[in-house]
This record gives sequence, structure tokens and C-alpha cells, in this order.
Amino acid sequence: MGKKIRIIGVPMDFGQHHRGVDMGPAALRYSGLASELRGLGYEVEDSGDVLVPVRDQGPDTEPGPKNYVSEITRVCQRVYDAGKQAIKENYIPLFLGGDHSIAMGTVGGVSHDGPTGLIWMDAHGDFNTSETSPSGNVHGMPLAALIGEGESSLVNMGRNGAKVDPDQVVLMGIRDLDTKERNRLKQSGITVYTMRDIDEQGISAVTHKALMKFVHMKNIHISVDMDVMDPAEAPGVGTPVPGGLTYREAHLFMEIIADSHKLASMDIVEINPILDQANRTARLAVDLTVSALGKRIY
Ligand code: B3U
Ligand code: MN
Ligand code: MN
Repeated sequence: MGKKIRIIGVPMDFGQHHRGVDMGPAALRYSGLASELRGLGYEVEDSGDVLVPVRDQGPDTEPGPKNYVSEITRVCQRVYDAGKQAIKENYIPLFLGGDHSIAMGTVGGVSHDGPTGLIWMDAHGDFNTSETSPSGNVHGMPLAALIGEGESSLVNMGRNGAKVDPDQVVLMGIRDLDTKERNRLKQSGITVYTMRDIDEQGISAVTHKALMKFVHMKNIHISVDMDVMDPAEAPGVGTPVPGGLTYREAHLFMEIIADSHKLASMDIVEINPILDQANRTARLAVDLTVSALGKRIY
């Protein structure tokens, strides 16, 4: 794995109702992401933000009838191309969301020239389709689209069909599923570790088990929805759910991932600075990212 990181901002907020998640990349940069990573010895290139159209709707929480599938598809295509290019040039792409719908582009792009294992850290399953979604929000659908289910424009973006095999996906930290989403997830073949599993077995055992799935794979992508964290640690997210990961659990997870030497690409998504307390959530996300990329206490 190279020691070069490329930061790719994706200030996209089309996937859900709350405005403000488009400021995630700025909040992460402001928290010193690049300099922290340089401090670990990486060469860091910030490629700026992918072009995202400005949303035409009014202020926060105004639902409206639109789910912006065509806008999201267009942005994700650009993200896909950026991810594909970064891997080709031997960078570790670090994607800064934006809401979680960006992952349809990130995971697609990084797996363009070879398979990737996928660890999806989230309070939610993100496994709805437009038929099962109670909200209609596309950020609740990206994992389904990545395994080839849902609206064809989302499924076929970048390249046709599924981008990952369900057997190459681990979902961790979930504690909030919609009924139909839950049923579909149970039938999918995806490995799921809920908060109950983490509470009972401990984050170390669960993370090692997750990594066992990828023993024969070279690359792992981790997609971190910051709402996987407990809202007490990460208040700046649009859909907080109680009972999430603690600071210590999340760090240990990242440290074990770093030890695997397989982390090839990563997303940090769903940070909403408007809902945050003094940029806490972005600062936490930077700490977690440097742990995932090899920072050691000793
Ligand atoms: N499952 C719900 C809620 C949700 C999904 N992802 C987030 N929230 N962040 C939905 O809208 O699909
Ligand atoms: Mn998510
Ligand atoms: Mn979530």
C-alpha cells in the first residue's frame, strides 16, 4: 500500500432533508485533517471538492417531493471517476461527505479495477430501495444499490450492476432498521454486527471477525457514517440514534483496521456542522481517521 493520500471532498446534501451536511468537507479540513495525516508521514494531496450543484430547495427540513436521484447520480459519477483515478495512481483516496449517498460513487470507483472488501459503519442499514424506503431519502439506500438492488440509475452508475458482492460486505454498529429494510438485509448474505453484538462480544472480537472475512482480499474500504457513534460523542449528524459506539470503541476499531494493512480507501460522511457543538464531530472524525491510517500511542 502506498504512503500517498488524496483527499476528495464531496459536499453533497441531496440524499436527505437536513441542509448543512454539504459543509462536512470544510469542517474536516478546518479540523486539521491534512496536517495530521502529514504528521504520520504520508504525502497528502487535497484535490479539492467534486463539483456539486447547489440545491434549489429552501431551508432545512423542508421535505418536498423530490429525492434528487438524477442529481445524485450525476455527482456520484464524478466521485466514481475520482476514486478510480486515485486508486490507479496509487493513492489512498479519502472521501469527505456529504451524505452517505456519495458511497455509491466511492465504493464503485475504488473497486473499478479490482474487488474491495467493504466495512460499512452506521447506525442504519442504508439498505432501502425506493420501494421500501419510508422517507424516500437516497442516503438510506446506497448499500442496497452497491449490491445491485434499487433504482437502475443508481445501480448502474459508473459501471453496470453490483459493485460489491454481499459476501464482501460487513455492516457494523447498526441499531435502527426499517421493517422491510430489515427483512431484505436478513436475506442479503451481508454480515451484520449490531450494537448488541458489539456489546456482548466486544469491539475487538467483532472487528477481528469482520477482518477474517477479508483474509483473501488485498483491499478494504471503510465507509464511516458518523452516526455510528453515540450522539453524546458525535452530535453533529442529521439522524442521531442513541446507543452508539463510544470514543474508545471506535478508536480500537480503527487501530485494528490499521494493523491489517489493508485499508485502501475510506469515506467519512454525514457530518453536519450546523447541528454540531463547536465542530466536535469533525474533530472526532479526524482523530478516528488518523487512527485508521496508523497513528499509534506507543
Ligand atoms: N432508514 C431510514 C433512516 C435513515 C437511513 N439513513 C439515515 N437515516 N441516515 C431511511 O430514511 O431510509
Ligand atoms: Mn449511512
Ligand atoms: Mn446512518
